[in-house]
Amino acid sequence: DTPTDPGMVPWPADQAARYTAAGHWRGRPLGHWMWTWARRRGPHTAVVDGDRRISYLELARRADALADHLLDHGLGNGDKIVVQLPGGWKYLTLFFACQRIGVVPVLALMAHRERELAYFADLAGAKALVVPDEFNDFDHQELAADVARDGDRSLQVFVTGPGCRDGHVALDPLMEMPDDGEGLRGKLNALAPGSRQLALLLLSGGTTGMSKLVPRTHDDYEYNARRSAEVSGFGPGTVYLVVLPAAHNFPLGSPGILGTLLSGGRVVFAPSPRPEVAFPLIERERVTVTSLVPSIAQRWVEAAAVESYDLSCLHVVQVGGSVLAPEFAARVGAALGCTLQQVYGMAEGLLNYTRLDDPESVVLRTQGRPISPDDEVRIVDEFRRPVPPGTPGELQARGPYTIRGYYAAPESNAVTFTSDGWYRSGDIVRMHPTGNLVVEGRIKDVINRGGEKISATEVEAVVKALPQVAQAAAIPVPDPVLGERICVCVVLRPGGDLTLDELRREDGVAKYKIPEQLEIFTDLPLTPVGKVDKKELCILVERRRGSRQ
Ligand code: J2J
Repeated sequence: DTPTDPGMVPWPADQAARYTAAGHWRGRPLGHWMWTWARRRGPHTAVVDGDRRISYLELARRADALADHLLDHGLGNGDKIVVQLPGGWKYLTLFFACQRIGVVPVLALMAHRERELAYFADLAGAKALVVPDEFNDFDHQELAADVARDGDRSLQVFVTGPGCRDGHVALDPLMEMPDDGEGLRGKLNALAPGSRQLALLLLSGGTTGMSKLVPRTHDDYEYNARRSAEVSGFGPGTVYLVVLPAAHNFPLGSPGILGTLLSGGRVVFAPSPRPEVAFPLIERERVTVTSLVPSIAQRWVEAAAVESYDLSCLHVVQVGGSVLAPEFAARVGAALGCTLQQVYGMAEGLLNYTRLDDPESVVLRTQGRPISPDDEVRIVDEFRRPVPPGTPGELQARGPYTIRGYYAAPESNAVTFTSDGWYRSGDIVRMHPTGNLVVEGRIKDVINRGGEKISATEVEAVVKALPQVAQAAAIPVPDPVLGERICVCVVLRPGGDLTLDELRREDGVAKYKIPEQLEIFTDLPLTPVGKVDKKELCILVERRRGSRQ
């Protein structure tokens, strides 16, 4: 049962044996766990999506039905599909259908457009795209059709919703309950993937260059969700509200959706993070826990002061994804009447949580500590030497659910992972005397816009393609709501001209990646080795802002 996908970097055999012996890796694929939960919690509600309530048994049976149809459409063990679906019962049905037969979903965001979907499809070698017919007034089916037929790609297109067009495969009918569930179950059990195989590909802004695909295995992802659920106090009484996009690691597996299902609880999908939508849902469904990024937590805290919904059922609010200021952290629990849990995680693996019984000083001022006794964490200086305790440095991690390499990215892996398998997070952290981590900054070339990680290289590539642009560098600038937003610093070609409006006209990329500020320079500051000095650039842009005020 060793991974055979050439795009993956496996854990060394001795580590894998250790993780198995310790009981972290349980040797079963996620599709097996789905049926284990269905046997235990069969008639109980697993998913609430609008008016629709789906039991554990129904979810498992529908997933089996869909898995069988996917096989009929030529998809099977090791095949990749790019999935762009809104969170909901169909999303989960597809997710588990894939897990049953070893099809690997690449979890894209609804915001992604041609460029991103094509990039993911090519990088993963995908055989199909899955989209809704439309969503938020946007025609995703057309988007998928464009991506599917562009270049020398030949991708099948699966479509949810009533608007499926000729040449595409309607997905909804494939999710109907099967007639012979038992027979099907036996058939699919025989086709189950190995637990050390690739289960899903998550997206990451990466640390350098273009965004990356994060290969997660069945064993490591199940452990990730299980340990997260334990430290977050999840159980059969848990009602988890999905507020963030379900494609993200935080709501999907930390502990999120999978942590809730393996605990026997109930997953409730919020169609929008807005308090007007989420608060009534919390009241109606008696939601006990949710996870938010700081910018959404801020909106909720402000709304809680004026709205009169009963949020007393909400016990825990997890906040992570970007920096939560200690002053503001203190307001979250008070305003929402719940326990705050800080989460510092990454799609690449390592997860840190403050514990529910931690003293306030830890909960408000730190981003928590790792979940596994076998998580290895070290903090190093620029020469890769361990720093003295309490000194900031780069966090590096290794462990039973931290990847050893990005998918199909040997060149970047040589930079982002050490030869002995440590992931260089690009985060600057400091060890708190209590053994918890405090996130202090970042040395990786990404912009963290309200928790959404954006590769600077990707933004720059779009801007550099403009004929009037000679050089471009994307940097984060402070934003009162999002924490950071994208500023592009540009050197124009002689006689060239560029406005922010022109820059923003670009379609074909996700909106959240479109620059929000433009600064024109005659030249860009360089480091001694001749690269753009982004640290200096941030200072220059901040100075300009100061002098404009
Ligand atoms: C500061 N920066 C943070 C925090 C992540 C749980 C929670 C978050 C993510 C996530 C996740 C931070 N304070 N509390 O996957 O399962 C920044 C760091 C980190 C990067 C990872 C999960 N929590 N960050 O945010 O893959 O820079 O995962 O390296 O999207 O977000 O981003 P991502």
